[in-house]
Amino acid sequence: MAIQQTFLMVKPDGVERQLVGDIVDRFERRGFVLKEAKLMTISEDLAKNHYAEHAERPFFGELVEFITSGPVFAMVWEGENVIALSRLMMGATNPAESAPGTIRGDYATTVAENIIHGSDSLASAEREIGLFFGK
Ligand code: 3AN
Repeated sequence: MAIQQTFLMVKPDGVERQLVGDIVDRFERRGFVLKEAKLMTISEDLAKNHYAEHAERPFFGELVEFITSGPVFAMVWEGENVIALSRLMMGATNPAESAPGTIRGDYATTVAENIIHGSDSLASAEREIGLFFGK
C-alpha cells in the first residue's frame, strides 16, 4: 500500500467544542503525519464546491449553512492507507451507527453535526486538498 495524503476537517461543532487537540492527537498516535493545517471560515462558494456531490440532496442548504457557521480546522494528513484508516477512525456518517471509540461514536449524536469530515477516495482527497490548500 502506497503512502497517501487525505483531507480532514474538524467542522464548526468540533472547533466550538474544543475537540481539535483530541482529534489531532488521535491521528498522530495512530502514526499519521500532519502536513498542513489551518483554522479558517469557509465561504459559501467554497462550501458549495466542496459538497457539490450533495447539491441535489434535500439537506444541501442546511449542510452549507452549518459548515459556514463558524471556523473549521482544515488539515492534510499523510501515511500508509490514510484515506481508508482515517474514515474508520471517524466512524459512520450517522452517529447512531458509529462505534464507540471512533470520533463520531465518542462525540456526536446527530448526522447534521458530526464533528469531522474526511475524504472518501483518492480522487476526492486530491480534489479537496486542492480546494483548501491550492495544490
Ligand atoms: P461523510 O461526511 O461521512 O463522508 P457524506 O459525504 O455522505 O458523509 O455526507 C456529507 C455530510 O452531509 C455529512 N458529514 C453530514 O454532515 C451531512 N449529511 C449527510 N446526510 C445527512 C442528512 N440526512 N441530514 C443532514 N445532513 C446530512
